[in-house]
Amino acid sequence: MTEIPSLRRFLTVGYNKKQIDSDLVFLLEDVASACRVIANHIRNGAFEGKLGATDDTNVQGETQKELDVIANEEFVRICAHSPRLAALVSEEVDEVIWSKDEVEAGDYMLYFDPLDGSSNLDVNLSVGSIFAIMQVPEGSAGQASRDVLRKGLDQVCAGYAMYGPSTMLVLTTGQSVDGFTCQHGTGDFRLTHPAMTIPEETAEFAINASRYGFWDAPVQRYFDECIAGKDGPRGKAFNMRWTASMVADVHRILTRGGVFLYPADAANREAGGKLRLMYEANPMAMLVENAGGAASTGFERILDLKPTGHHQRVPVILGSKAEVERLIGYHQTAAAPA
Ligand code: AHM
Ligand code: MG
Repeated sequence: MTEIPSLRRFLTVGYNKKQIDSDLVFLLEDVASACRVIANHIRNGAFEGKLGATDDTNVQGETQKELDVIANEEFVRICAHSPRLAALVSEEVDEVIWSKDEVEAGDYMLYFDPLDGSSNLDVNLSVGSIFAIMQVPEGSAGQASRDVLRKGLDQVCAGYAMYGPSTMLVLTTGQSVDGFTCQHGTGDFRLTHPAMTIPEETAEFAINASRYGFWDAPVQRYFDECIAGKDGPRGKAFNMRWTASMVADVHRILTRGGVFLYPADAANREAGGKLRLMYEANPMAMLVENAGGAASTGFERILDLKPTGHHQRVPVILGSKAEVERLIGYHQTAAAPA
């Protein structure tokens, strides 16, 4: 019987045809450990009375769930001492956490949303953790080495853990996108979904349709054409899915295709959109692009955006290439002078 490689074996013996720096392997193993521990907290949350909300709000002004706080603490506890980790940027923490006094070129910076989709916790639906890793660039010194506001194109790794019927870790270190399932009993993450790819065409979309009245014309047009079905301008029936958990929606798209939209709209435009650039949109954009898909704000490639703040929000459209390109076309048409 062929052995299913473990995460460590995959990272160290070049399954993805790339030699990975050993300090990055240590960091990824720490991230995997944090996700394994978070999965256990979620599984036992009901016994430990941890599924509810706290009295606190995070920097985003959102009420924190107890498990949001716990997941953040576990990420920091387990990853902060990784050999070359210099900085942690968390959705749940206002300021950047610096874990090294002297920051050096080549050190890693970890951006993460410790528990995404936590509104799904009390109804026992899928939630996840999302992360991205960048490196302090060569030649940067002093304050410049502490610049966490880097483009998504600088990410050396991106991934997520999904806490669903099984716990999975999906990651890319720049080439393939590979999925690992946490084996019950051993706790090992093992390569069950190698080289995940997104088909270029799809007939499935994901959007929170209750916001229809807030959307801009290009998004309304896209939605209207999809739900018009076979007799509409698209000439085919579309299916719709929305889990309110970005990890679960993106995981479905990486598995069978589709397009995901959380656009800027009349109700969230002032904030920049809903989803955060550095630890939600960027890592998902890298995964989706490396799987053959595309990721855009409707006007710009997400990975090209120069961040202005580490909790910045952006509009997000990602998934099967043909649909993302169609949506970009609709935005450009609507923006063109009459
Ligand atoms: P969170 O980081 O506060 O959990 O918010 C992000 C989540 C995404 O997982 C999901 O796509 C979106 O918010 C759902 O938003 P809505 O409740 O508007 O459908
Ligand atoms: Mg989130």
